[in-house]
Amino acid sequence: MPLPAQRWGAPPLLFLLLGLCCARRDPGRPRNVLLIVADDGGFESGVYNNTAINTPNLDALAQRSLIFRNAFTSVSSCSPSRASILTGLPQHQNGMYGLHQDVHHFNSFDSVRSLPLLLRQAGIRTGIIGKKHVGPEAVYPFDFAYTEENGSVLQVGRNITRIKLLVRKFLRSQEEERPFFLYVAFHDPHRCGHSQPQYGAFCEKFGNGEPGMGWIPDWKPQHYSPDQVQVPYFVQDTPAARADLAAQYTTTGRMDQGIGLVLEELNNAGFRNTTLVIYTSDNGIPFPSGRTNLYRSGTAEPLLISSPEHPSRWGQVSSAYASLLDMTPTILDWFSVPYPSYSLFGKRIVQLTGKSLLPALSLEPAWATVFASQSLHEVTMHYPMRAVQRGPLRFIHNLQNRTPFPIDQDFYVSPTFQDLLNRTQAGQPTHWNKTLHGYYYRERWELYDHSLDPTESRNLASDPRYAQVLEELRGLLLKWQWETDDPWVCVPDGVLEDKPSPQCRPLHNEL
Ligand SMILES: *[C@@H]1O[C@H](CO)[C@@H](O)[C@H](O)[C@H]1NC(C)=O
Ligand SMILES: *[C@@H]1O[C@H](CO)[C@@H](O)[C@H](O)[C@H]1NC(C)=O
Ligand SMILES: *[C@@H]1O[C@H](CO)[C@@H](O)[C@H](O)[C@H]1NC(C)=O
Ligand SMILES: *[C@@H]1O[C@H](CO)[C@@H](O)[C@H](O)[C@H]1NC(C)=O
Ligand SMILES: *[C@@H]1O[C@H](CO)[C@@H](O)[C@H](O)[C@H]1NC(C)=O
Ligand SMILES: CC(=O)N[C@H]1CO[C@H](CO)[C@@H](O)[C@@H]1O
Repeated sequence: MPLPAQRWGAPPLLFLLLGLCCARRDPGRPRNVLLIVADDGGFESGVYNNTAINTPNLDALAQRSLIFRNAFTSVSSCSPSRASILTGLPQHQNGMYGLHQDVHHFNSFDSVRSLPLLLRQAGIRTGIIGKKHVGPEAVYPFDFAYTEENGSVLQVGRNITRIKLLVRKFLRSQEEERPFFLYVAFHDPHRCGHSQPQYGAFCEKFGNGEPGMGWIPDWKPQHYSPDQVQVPYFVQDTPAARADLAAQYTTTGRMDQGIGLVLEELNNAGFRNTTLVIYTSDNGIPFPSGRTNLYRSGTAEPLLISSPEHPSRWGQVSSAYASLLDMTPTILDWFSVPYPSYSLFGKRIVQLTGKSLLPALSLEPAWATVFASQSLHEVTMHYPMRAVQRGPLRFIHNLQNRTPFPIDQDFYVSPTFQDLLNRTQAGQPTHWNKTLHGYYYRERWELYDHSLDPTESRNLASDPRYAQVLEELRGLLLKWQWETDDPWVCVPDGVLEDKPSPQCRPLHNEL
């Protein structure tokens, strides 16, 4: 069902008549998108001012990108985040409430219109290489797919030689006139201590050429010593955590080299000048207050957007607030594909609450608000939270704060968390910014002012000076929950009744 090529590039004559407006656009060739997503990746890169790690390829991409310093995922969990990237809908609206694999078994609703579905319907070729981790298949179809569903995630997500060859295969089979959307989803730098401990805490030994580790021909492993790493403020500064971070750096370095290979393939195939390249990650790093948390440390993401048509802001840092819910509107905008009018469960018309980020590539915008919504990670980890960040203020509603904050299997066995458990049990200093008790038992409302408290150390929710701003943020958050049909909108003190019109009925449960 590809549409005529004409739709993708206006006839050259038209461009001549329009003069300089589109000089950078190669009118004979369609526009493409390459979306690169790291797995649990953070700010461990030169471009984000980490001077301890060596990431020449990300840094080079940043030289041709707008660099976002205030980009956030809407949910700090793998499948829910990937589903929100690929649908533009928060997890509570697209149905991917938690992880997709095995017993967790979460899926998006059958009638959700995802980005790959809409692009395919518009005649754009779609490809995925690496970690998919979303479903069902009918909602997330790709024309070309090498993922954990039909291969080893270590191969398609961490073996950068294999990834390079798959990208080459995709680009070689690309027709000239047809645009493409290629999604390269690295499995690096995810932990692997819970699944393949033989390769190290972060699979940092996989393919390094040592006995039993196999060999990844294109990878030159970088080694970091624990005293070299920069410990983020939310991680305890101890030998165990430092060693963990050093392993994470080595794995991040493999992904960085993989990104270099992928971009080289794009160049060699002649697509660099027609392709929008986006780099980001799905959720916070797998450390305390990182992944599965809606704190800044759990939701802030690297975001580089490299458009060959917008070189004027290349290498600049933007302070505008961006959300991963903006990915779908941005990519649809780039391809000039409209979002369709449809509803889920016969309710109101689905509206994207994100925005296209393309205007930021020309002029710094005033965007200041992003929303977040988390319900589960593993199926046992129901800990719903909703949050809004407006400028420096972050407001979090912990919907069920009377239960302890849950810990996932992968993070539980990590050296960093074991170190926190051991030290706390033994009554030793933890060198951590929090206590386990405080981490498990949270206030229902949390409000942080980053302009005074960038490490989110002081909860201002009960500070009378912030009472009015708290009410405003609460209202803003509730409005967004209603607009996005959040089933949790009445939790914890009410029940949502749909008839006669959706509203919260009081429970009188003392909350
Ligand atoms: C890195 O630090 C420099 C100097 O402080 C600053 O200008 C720049 O914006 C920072 N980059 C990012 C991505 O935050
Ligand atoms: C994975 O699926 C693709 C079709 O999308 C197919 O071409 C490829 O051979 C499959 N790979 C494996 C290892 O089965
Ligand atoms: C990585 O992929 C390449 C190419 O497919 C293969 O030759 C190599 O053995 C793989 N390395 C590992 C560690 O599996
Ligand atoms: C890409 O575009 C730039 C400027 O428009 C041009 O100088 C360069 O030769 C182009 N490169 C390729 C590979 O087409
Ligand atoms: C934690 O304590 C257990 C039991 O004593 C020990 O086996 C483990 O190595 C310790 N881990 C860390 C990171 O301290
Ligand atoms: C609660 C707490 O101890 N917060 C501290 C966390 O670390 C930063 C910087 O290391 C301090 O500024 C905070 O006060």
